[in-house]
Amino acid sequence: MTRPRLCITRRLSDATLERAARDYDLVVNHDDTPGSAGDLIAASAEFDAIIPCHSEHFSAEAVAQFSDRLRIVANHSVGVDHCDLPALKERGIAVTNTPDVLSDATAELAMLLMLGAARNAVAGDRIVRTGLWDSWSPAFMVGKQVTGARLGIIGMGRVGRAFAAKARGFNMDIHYYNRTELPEDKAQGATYHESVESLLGVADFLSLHCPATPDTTDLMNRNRFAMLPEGAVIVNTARGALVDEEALLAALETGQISAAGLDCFKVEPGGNPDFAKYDSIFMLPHIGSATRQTRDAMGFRALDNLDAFFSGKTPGDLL
Ligand code: 8YV
Repeated sequence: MTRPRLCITRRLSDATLERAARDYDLVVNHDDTPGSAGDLIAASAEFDAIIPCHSEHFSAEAVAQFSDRLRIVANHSVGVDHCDLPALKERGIAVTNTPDVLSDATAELAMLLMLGAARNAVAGDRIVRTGLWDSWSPAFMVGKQVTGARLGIIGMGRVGRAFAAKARGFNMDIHYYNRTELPEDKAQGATYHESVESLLGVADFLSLHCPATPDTTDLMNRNRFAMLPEGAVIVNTARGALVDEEALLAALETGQISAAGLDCFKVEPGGNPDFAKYDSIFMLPHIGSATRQTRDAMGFRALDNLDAFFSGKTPGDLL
């Protein structure tokens, strides 16, 4: 039997590429540049399957021009906001993602961002690194204590719950907003809020863990920043689309928030150049799931989905 032709759009982990080459007629974009709409349209005529990253955009316009050959898009990501799911469904193309396996890595990064933002990591690192550290005072770089503080989580899915588990190690008082209240074995004592607005009122620290959808675009806007306790810290490891970046800067200027830890931006790659002026914004370049172990697990999960699909089974992560 001829092996399915598979296109991998980015440089996935070595273990993933080895396994993919063993089982599929594989072509990898070793340039590791994001695939354009034109690249995806061309690939749809040559391949039975594509493993893309969130950097490839399956817009309705592109998908409408796909050839009938492509049968499955097995994403190497949990987020699928880069895929127009109705358009892919209409073309009969299966779509999968990679949940679970990146929850701990992403939650770890959220913790790093929360701690770094709260405790002046940007300015502190810089003055030591550049030799500008020439004095010390008890009034120097006084931050906001995480231990015991109230934490608000928007989106108590797998990553939100993994973050809550880590925050319990800091004795945080955990509150959450989710579309539905969780059963106690998942909530683990966290307090449910029926509205985002109610949650914001208690969120001395706020961490975003919900998907980017039309409903969550600019979820954190001017009105909602104003509902946070004064001096709150916001963390975003989910998607840049969730935060109105002008509103975030305005909230920093007034002191409504004291700091932000951001792994996601409206424009990626690149980020927001206006943020660079603020030491109170601790930034990383969308590396939430970037650990060796997690990259292997994501690649393997995408391949598990493909293997199931091509052996006539329903992939575990079919959307
Ligand atoms: C990934 C992510 O690095 O999985 C996601 O949704 O945002 C990231 O953690 C990226 O999407 C890989 O394609």
